[in-house]
Amino acid sequence: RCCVLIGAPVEAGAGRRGCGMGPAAYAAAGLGEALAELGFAVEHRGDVVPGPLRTVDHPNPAIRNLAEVAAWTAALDEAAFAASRDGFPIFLGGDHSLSAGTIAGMSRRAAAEGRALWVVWLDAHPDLHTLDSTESGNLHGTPMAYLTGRPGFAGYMPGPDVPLKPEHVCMIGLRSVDPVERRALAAGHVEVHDMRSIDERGIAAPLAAFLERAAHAGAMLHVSLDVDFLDPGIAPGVGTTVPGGATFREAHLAMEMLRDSGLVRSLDLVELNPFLDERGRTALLMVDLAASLMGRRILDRPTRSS
Ligand code: DIR
Ligand code: MN
Ligand code: MN
Ligand code: MN
Repeated sequence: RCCVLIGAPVEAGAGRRGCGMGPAAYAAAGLGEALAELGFAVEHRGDVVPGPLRTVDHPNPAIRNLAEVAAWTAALDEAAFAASRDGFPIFLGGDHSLSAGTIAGMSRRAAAEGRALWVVWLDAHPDLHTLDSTESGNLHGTPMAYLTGRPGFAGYMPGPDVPLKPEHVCMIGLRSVDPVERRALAAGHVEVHDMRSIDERGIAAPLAAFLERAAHAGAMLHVSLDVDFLDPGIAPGVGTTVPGGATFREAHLAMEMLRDSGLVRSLDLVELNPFLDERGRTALLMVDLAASLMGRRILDRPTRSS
């Protein structure tokens, strides 16, 4: 039982600076200690280093930092593929563009084991923009389009070698969806549980149904947790707060159910911006959620007041 901690201090994909401080904030918030308490051997692999930049010009003038994001994507794809051979990788972001690399690498790992990678995407946003459709130009809005093989990435980005099947992706918590993304979701086969659906049905029933489908298919599962999945009232340390997010209990329940499924092999912690956080409370909450995913039960949780 080895956990491999991999720093991915990417902020080239975000609209504001600060996500690069994420890995240090997770260390300060005690992620390594929490995992050790759960009985894991913890390997600190340090920060991934992106390769040299290949300057690429794209006809969409809004795009920012494409060469940087492409370099990070290639390096993280390799890092994920390698680390997943040695243990359970936890990728410490960094903005959400990093998932283009980590999930592509995990998808290659799944294929190498004769399986398919399924993904639970916990986010206020679907991040389904293509390079052509993004208007903000912030590439953290694009990884899910890249990973599911939507057109227009070839020649600009390194992969993905093994695209995800949209029906293997479950998005939970959506509440900020651009028109182009809405059309892509309507036309595609991604499973979507937006906040309206969580309000009406709760988080347990839809997640349980997805996990049952994944278990039946013999899936390998990856969890991508964007800070803005959570309500800004409990998680202010993120550049893109959207009101009406998941509660503390909903988030922990999701993590505990994911753990109980026994299917999860890797985790992204993304979009934490320590520069915007309040005395580390968002970093601490993300560490608590990661601990729930890795097996901490309610009755084991250390008492802490905020
Ligand atoms: C918006 C916001 N859809 C954009 N996206 C994200 O800029 O494309 N915010 N991912 O976190
Ligand atoms: Mn996101
Ligand atoms: Mn988001
Ligand atoms: Mn490749």
